[in-house]
Amino acid sequence: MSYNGLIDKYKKFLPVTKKTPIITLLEGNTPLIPAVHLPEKLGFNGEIYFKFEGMNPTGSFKDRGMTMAVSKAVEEGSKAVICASTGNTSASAAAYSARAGIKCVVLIPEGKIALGKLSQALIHGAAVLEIDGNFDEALNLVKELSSNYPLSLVNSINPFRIEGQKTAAYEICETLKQSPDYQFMPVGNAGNITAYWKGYRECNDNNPEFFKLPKMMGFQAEGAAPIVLGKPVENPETFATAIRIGNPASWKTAVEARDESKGAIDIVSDDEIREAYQMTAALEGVFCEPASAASIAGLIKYVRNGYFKNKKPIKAVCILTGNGLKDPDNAVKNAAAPKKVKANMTDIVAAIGL
Ligand code: AN7
Repeated sequence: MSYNGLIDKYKKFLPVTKKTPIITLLEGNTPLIPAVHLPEKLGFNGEIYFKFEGMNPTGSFKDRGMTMAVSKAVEEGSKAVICASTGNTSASAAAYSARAGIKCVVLIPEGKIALGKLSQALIHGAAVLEIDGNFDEALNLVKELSSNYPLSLVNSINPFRIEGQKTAAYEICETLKQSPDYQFMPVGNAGNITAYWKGYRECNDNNPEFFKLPKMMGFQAEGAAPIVLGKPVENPETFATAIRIGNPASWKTAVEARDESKGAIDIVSDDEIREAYQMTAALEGVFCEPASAASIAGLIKYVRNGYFKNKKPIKAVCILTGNGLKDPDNAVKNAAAPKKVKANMTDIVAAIGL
């Protein structure tokens, strides 16, 4: 049977009816790629999988939530949506709004979103407003705007976003034919950890024998780690701009996911994120954006600090939330520069080192 997008596939588990107009770009159904070199390289006693959400139509996991949020907005008669974004939400909202034939307004922090994401919001025809403030300020503004004007808010405080995003947990359970033991993921505004935990709990409710509850391991960047510090960060900073967030909207439900699963929410430094970003691309051939690499950086940190010592062989899934091509500037900055070579055989052979 052909794949018609995640609302069609999971409609039984989603708040849709026959009357819901389905706005889809065939999101979801992303690959769960086994790591082949990383376990040995790290001395990890088990299997590592990458849930490569960069394979979604706009290149990030946001599409899972956006197909739901925009479909429900259209069902409710909305003619325009609005969001604040560190980049990926704006790209996804712009694409799904274009598809639906409605207006899209996005507020982004000036100079702090990756080039690929900005190019997407622009080319899909969204009204792109760069504010001289950060994501947290933008989110406060769009909350106020959407309560006073006819604009549907499509940030992850919109419960339909969480519903759509929970389907990634269903897919992982289906592919592995069991739950993973551990899930490692980045945490920014904390909608995604909330959504995965909801998804895993539902899989567990529906089929407790097969689908146990994994431990949720969330990672924030050192300069943007409000949940770990226990208080908002006024001026969050990290090169992983997607998670440059100081006051997450889904803070409370992220802490619940951590505590109910007996997992952890912890810090990784920009250097640790950078190492994981480069290692995954060079060693596994999988290119994710910097924020996504926080999941692998977290796994590496926990292998190195002995967390898995004396544990039975386990399955760990790292959520690679966005495609590496979103952020070409960081890729170029964090890899060796191309060699300049004269256009003749002798110089080229010498440069290759043959
Ligand atoms: C690649 O686009 O918040 O913890 O405005 O783009 O659910 O916020 C993006 C977040 C992880 C964090 N990885 O997810 C936005 C935005 C990538 C992201 C996160 C984001 P949440």
